[in-house]
Amino acid sequence: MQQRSIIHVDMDAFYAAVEQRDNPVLKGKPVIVGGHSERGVVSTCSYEAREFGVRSAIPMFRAKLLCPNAVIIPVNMEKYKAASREIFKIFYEYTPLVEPLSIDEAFLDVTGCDKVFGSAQEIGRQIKDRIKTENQLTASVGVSYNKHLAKLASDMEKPDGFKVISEEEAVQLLEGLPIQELWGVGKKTAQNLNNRAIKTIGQLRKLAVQQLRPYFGKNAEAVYLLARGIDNRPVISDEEVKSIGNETTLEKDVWDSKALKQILLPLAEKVARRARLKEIRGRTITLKLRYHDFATITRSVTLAKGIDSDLELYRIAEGIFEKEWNNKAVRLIGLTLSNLESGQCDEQLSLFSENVSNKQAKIDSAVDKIKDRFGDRSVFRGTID
Ligand code: TTP
Ligand code: MG
Repeated sequence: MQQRSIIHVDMDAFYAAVEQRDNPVLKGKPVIVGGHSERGVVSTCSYEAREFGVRSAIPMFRAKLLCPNAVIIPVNMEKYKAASREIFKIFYEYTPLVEPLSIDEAFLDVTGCDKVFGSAQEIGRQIKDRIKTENQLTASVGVSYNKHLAKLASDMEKPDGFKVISEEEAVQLLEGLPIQELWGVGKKTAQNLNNRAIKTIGQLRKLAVQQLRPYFGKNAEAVYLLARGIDNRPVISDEEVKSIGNETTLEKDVWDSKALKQILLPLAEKVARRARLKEIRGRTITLKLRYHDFATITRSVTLAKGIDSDLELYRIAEGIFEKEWNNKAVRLIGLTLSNLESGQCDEQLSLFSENVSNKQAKIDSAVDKIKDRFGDRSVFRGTID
């Protein structure tokens, strides 16, 4: 596979920087943006205010105690959204492969853009410079060969940072970093590992996947690879993220409920597998049925949390089917997962108990591995009772 070129851009003190730009009196001063009331919280603050210990998400009354001279400004979302749109416009001039992570942050995949715009490093520089000259705002930019390292890089020299991590230096650079710098290592897990004298990524690398399992469950492989500078997650553009679906027109009309469910199962497997490949989950499941007379219905269920497991998707689709099928012969069945969310290290599933979820995730992952090696048609589930 071609070496990828990934850029991560994260604006500095975003809301506060927009306020400072629009009111020059605020430049160089501690500025806090957030809820003014006694119960308000800090959204963000300028780097001048950070010197006093002010941070995002702390109560405003504490922020005022830490930095009594700060200028406090209420949140003006419309203004920040407008600034965000301008910045994203610049990204899209270089590539359509832009994955927004938040209002001020995105990944760009610029693999193969070098003939037109220059190397990834040059593109990163251009973007940073253009944000400054066209929007009078500073961004921190990280460039590397995968998402994890690009994000790490953009954070390393914040604010106004620019950092490239090459493949040669990645492993060495990771060695001494605290394990919290790895994607998916939360505070609690870090604490548990720290208690066992595993503090740096280098130390964590000494553990085999099986030893990581108790701490990371089904994400153990991902963490194992991240610690070695490997992260194959693709940059998923907004366009791609809208839905994942599959439909099949039956060779002849079918009106046996068991037979129809038997067709639904591989559909669910296909859709869920595609979601897992993209490392995203979907909250909305839509079943489409076209009857022999071409009358078509689409019915959806939206869950509180996204799913990506074969069986869970199948069960929900089956539930919709049982409720909505009108006992007529069917000529086409479609299944779509939408309302997608990035799912790599998120909390696990909703419908089943944790044990069942983990077991299903293991089966899915085993089946995925076989399909990766031998193709999609190499393994089938028989039936599901
Ligand atoms: P961040 O990128 O996390 O923070 P930042 O841009 O203010 O500062 P920096 O990246 O330089 O560390 O978040 C982007 C914006 O999202 C931030 O300006 C305000 C908003 N935000 C909140 O409203 N509440 C929060 O808890 C956080 C973390 C961010
Ligand atoms: Mg930011």
